Formats: sequence, C-alpha cells, structure tokens
Amino acid sequence: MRSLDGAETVPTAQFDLHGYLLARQAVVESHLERAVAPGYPEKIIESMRYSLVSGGKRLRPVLCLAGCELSGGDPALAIPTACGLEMLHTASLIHDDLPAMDDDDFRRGKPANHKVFGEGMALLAGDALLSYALEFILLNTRRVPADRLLRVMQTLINRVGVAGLVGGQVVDVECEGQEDVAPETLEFIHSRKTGSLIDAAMVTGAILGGADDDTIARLSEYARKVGLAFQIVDDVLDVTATRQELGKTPHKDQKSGKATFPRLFGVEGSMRRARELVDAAKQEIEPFGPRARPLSAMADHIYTRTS
Ligand code: GRG
Repeated sequence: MRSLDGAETVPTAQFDLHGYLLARQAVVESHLERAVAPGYPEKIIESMRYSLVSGGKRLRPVLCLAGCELSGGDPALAIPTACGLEMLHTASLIHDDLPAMDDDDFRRGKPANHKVFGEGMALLAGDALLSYALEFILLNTRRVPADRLLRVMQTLINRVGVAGLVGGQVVDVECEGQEDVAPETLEFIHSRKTGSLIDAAMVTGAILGGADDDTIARLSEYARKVGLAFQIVDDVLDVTATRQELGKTPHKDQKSGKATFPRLFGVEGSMRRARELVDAAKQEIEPFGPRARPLSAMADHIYTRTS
C-alpha cells in the first residue's frame, strides 16, 4: 500500500511513530499554509492564519489520513478533508478561548486570537474558518465518488453542531462552578467537545478510503475511546504540566471551577481510566492486523503525551 511519505506502510516490530507523525504533519502544514492565502479583507485573513498556521499537533488531520490508509485508500484523497478538520478544530479553539467561553489568554504557545485581534474579529475568524472548512473540502476533493463526499460533509456538519462540539460546549458552560457534576455528565461533555472531531476524523478518513460499514463502525469506536482518553489526559496535564508544555495557561480548570476527571477521580484514578480506554481502543482495531499499527501506536502516544 502506498503511504504519504512514500514509505512502506506494512509495520515493523519497531514502529517509528515519530517519523510517521512528522511526515503527515508536514504534508498537512504545507497544504494549510496555502489553503488560506493572504488577501482582502486583510484583517480577517490575518486573524484566521494567525491561529491556523501556528503549530498544534495536527492530531485530527493525521487520524483522517490514517483512517483512509487503513481502509485501503490513497491518503492523498483525504488531504482536503484533513485540512478542513484542522480548520474546524481551530475555529472551535478560537471561540473556546473567548472571555464568554473558557476565557484563556494563551493558545498554542502564544496569545489567544482575541488578545491580538480583539473579540469581534476572533469571533468572525472562527465563523469564517468554520464555513471555509466545508467550502475548502468541496472545492478541493478530487477522485472521490459524490455519495462518499456527501457522507463526509454530513458527518462533519453533524459533529460540529448540537450533536457534537456545540452540544458539549453548552453543557460544559452550564456545569461551570457546579460542585456535583455526575461522571456521566462529564463523559457527555468530553465525548462531544473532544470526541466528536476525533470521531469525525476517523470516520471521514475511512469513508474516503472506501471502507465498509463494519470498518467504519470499528474505527468510530476506536475514536470514541481514544477521544475520551485524550481529554482525560488533557485534564490531568492541566494539573501537572507547565505553561511551556501546554502552550496555554495551566491550572485553568481548577480556577474556573470546571468539572474534570482529576476532580472526580484524582490524577491516578484518571490515568487508570485513560489506560483502560486506550487498551480497549487498541482491541477494537486488532482485527485489522498490521495495518492497525499506526493507530495502535497513536493510542499509546495519547496516553503518554506530555503536551
Ligand atoms: C463549531 C466554532 C465552533 C464552536 C463550537 C467553542 C465550542 C463550540 C467548542 C469548543 C470545543 C473545544 C475547544 C474542545 C477542546 C478540545 C481539545 C482537547 C482541544 C485541544 O486539542 P489539541 O491538544 O490542540 O489537539 P492542538 O493545539 O494540538 O491542536
């Protein structure tokens, strides 16, 4: 099978996750750099580019490409969707940082969008990235049957709306400052706020790669588990990591009275739950054999990450 960096994707015992991620991140970076070209009105485009072309782990795009590869598709077909996912994610980060939401001054190691461009412009930059993501995918996806592309669009639109990001954010805001948030409510918030786009990345990659329904269902289940583990580790890092490692303000959750996993289960209990989820996610993709090696390594990485 062909891979983006031209390397053989059949895994070896020593899977080089670092090299795998770097190659795919580089492809995504170069496409994102060109996706939002400088233009008029300058201010809004500058504001969009400030947040979009500014680092970030590019987890969602890489998962989308991986889902396509695992399903036997040419990952090049998934590049526009991978970039679109990063635009949607970035839009949500810009809005999340606004004073009316999570109110954070730092993101990706630099001042948050609204600290540089003002709240109104940050709001608009998020809006513009949200709509441009969908337009970008439609205009740039080639050699994909229309029914598949329609399914990709439907999945993305669903995962950013009330059933996904927006729904999770609403309950998160409602729960702020509440002492007695139930574990199920916390899982609801995390599975929407964080899990939705991770799920969308896996599912859209698989659809573009021509996966059958069973494969899509397995990858979606993998994503749901890994997405929750990712957010649990995120909550733990908020307690244990430095500003430099996080690229944003640490101990923010505690200060704003947020419902988090460490608050409910402690750091150790949270990490135990994250480990269980990662192991269950890996089991979900075991039937794919060696083809699942990158996703399996990524699941482990999500557990051990420090930033
Ligand atoms: C659809 C524009 C729009 C908004 C929906 C504001 C909002 C409503 C939702 C916020 C969702 C949100 C910010 C969830 C947090 C998810 C999360 C864990 C972000 C950090 O992801 P990383 O670590 O970040 O992958 P990088 O910077 O590496 O990309």
